[in-house]
Amino acid sequence: MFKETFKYYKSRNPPPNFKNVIDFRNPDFSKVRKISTDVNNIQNVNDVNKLGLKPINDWNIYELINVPGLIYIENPFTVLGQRYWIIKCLKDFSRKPNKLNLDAHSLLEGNESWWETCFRNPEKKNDLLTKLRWATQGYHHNWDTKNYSEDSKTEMSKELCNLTEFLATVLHFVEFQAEAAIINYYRMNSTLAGHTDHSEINIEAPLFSISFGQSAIFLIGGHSVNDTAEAMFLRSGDIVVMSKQSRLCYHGVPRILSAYIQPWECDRKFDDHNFRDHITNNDEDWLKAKSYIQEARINLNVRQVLKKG
Ligand SMILES: O=C(O)CCC(=O)C(=O)O
Repeated sequence: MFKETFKYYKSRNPPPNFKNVIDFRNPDFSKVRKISTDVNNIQNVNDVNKLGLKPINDWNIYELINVPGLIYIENPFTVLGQRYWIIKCLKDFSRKPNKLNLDAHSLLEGNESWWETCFRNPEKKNDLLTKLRWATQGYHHNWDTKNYSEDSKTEMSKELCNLTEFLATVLHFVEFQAEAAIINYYRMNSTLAGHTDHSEINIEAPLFSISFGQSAIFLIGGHSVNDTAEAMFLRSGDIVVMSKQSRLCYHGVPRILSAYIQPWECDRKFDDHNFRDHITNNDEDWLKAKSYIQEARINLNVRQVLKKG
């Protein structure tokens, strides 16, 4: 069933009808339930400012009724928070010692950075920009064996650990530790086939999946490919958390869609004082990043690998 639903939403001719796609901005309460979180018990509640997040009381959090443990947070990022994380995904997370799909193609020399090479070298730019598909950090995901190894591990970004560990605290997942991340870079015609993320030794810990840039149809099925799958829209800033029963469910991305709202451009309702200087100083980076995400989607996929101790 998963494969059929995937094929349906991937099809260009005929194009799919999106009427059954869950849209959390207009929630169908027969399919989703709103969940509340008790901010009084969160000690570092003011960390939202430095993480580029809106105050927690402004977040909308839902759970899928048919897929218990599948949590969705509607874009909790401020405008500058989105810009900060988009630049980070493009400029920092694509840098050594992180591993990239491009490593196998010898397109970059030595420790040359993908981002800087793209913009320093006009001849290589278009080819290189569109060829980046993934980067890994922390425990590097081995795409062939699907295993993690102590021999293939580099530093996790401190900021990314802080962000996901904060999200875990808000959702009352105690002691979550970010130990591996895959950054997926999608072009408008990219897809991600249905799969389960089962390589982590600790499958009790939640998995955080944060999207930026263009929108996507995300499919979530059951523990078997034969189970039915639900489709949902994911837009820039949206976060999906796969926990409990949903942690080992089949999921995939059959389609990237043009974003009709661009939350990296909207009104600045929230005070982003922590980021104002940073983004202004890096205006040039933001202009490059903005042009990149006009035709791309980025997904930050963060996992805990080990059991505590
Ligand atoms: O891009 C997404 O929304 C999902 C990515 C994903 O499933 C993965 O990296 O395992």
